[in-house]
Amino acid sequence: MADIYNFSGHGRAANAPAPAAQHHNHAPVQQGPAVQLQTGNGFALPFVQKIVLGLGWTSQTKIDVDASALSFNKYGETVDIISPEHRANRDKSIVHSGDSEAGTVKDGVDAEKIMVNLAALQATTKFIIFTTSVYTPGANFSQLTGAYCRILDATNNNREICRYNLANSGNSTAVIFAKLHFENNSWFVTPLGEPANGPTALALEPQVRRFVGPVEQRANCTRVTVVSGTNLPALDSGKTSDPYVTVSCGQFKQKTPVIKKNLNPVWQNATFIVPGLAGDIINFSAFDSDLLTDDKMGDFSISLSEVPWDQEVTLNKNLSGKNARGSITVKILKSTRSL
Ligand SMILES: [Ca+2]
Ligand SMILES: [Ca+2]
Repeated sequence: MADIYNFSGHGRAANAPAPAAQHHNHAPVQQGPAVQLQTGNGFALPFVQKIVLGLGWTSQTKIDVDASALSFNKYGETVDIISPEHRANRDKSIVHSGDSEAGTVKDGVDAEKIMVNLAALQATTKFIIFTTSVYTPGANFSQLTGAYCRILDATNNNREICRYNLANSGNSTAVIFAKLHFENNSWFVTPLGEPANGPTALALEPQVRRFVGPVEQRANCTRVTVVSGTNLPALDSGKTSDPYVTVSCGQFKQKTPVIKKNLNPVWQNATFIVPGLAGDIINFSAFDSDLLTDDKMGDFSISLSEVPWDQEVTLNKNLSGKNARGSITVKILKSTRSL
């Protein structure tokens, strides 16, 4: 059930090169009267550096409507959510004009705006999705008059790139309006016009996520190297220990070789590939090897969510637990590629 978008016949400068050939679904882009486009078509914005999302509406009783922008990286992970509650991202490349509770007060002037400086966005941002939601409890788009969302080219006299009539959205309380995505050194805009439900951008985030893509998959492979131990406890009667370390994560469990009679062991052959996920925790335990029952020296754990991607880090962790002392040094590489 494709809603019809009203594209005001402008997507690129008259002398702009044709969009990259890899994109087959370009809408006809031309100067002149409005062009009717089906949703699902996208077109390039090759010379557009700044755009503005505009939202306007009127209603008989006061109904608060909000415009929001959600940005995502190439893995589909949320970067920023810009809304009346959170009005700018850190580098101010996406800025909300501020909350309007009453809607349009002057014809042709948007009640809420979100400015996006495409040229200044962090390189990690690959997708931006614009949403509109009715914040007032119990209200929906059917109670609004003349409600619209539009995208303007702020580098070209605020020319209207596309517009969506929110009356099409009936009894829903939110609309996922349009998607911007970056590909082959250009930004593209794709109209969506998908009805959704939720009073805030945060509430809409799970519904928005299915329009983010195509995304790349992280390989989620982690290489763990147990390097050395320092000042480990002496648990054998000869005032020394025979240490080794176990590494476990979910079903994965491995251990280092035992180093005999050494409280400051250095392992040469203790590298493991853990098929870990980004949020996983890797647990380590150090033991003194004995003939009968090994004695535990202590434990520590590392949360992979605190480790950067694709950059090996060296961590020195104190052992904790009953009678624990000393520390273990490990290296961790959380990789987006197979190792
Ligand atoms: Ca508002
Ligand atoms: Ca021992």
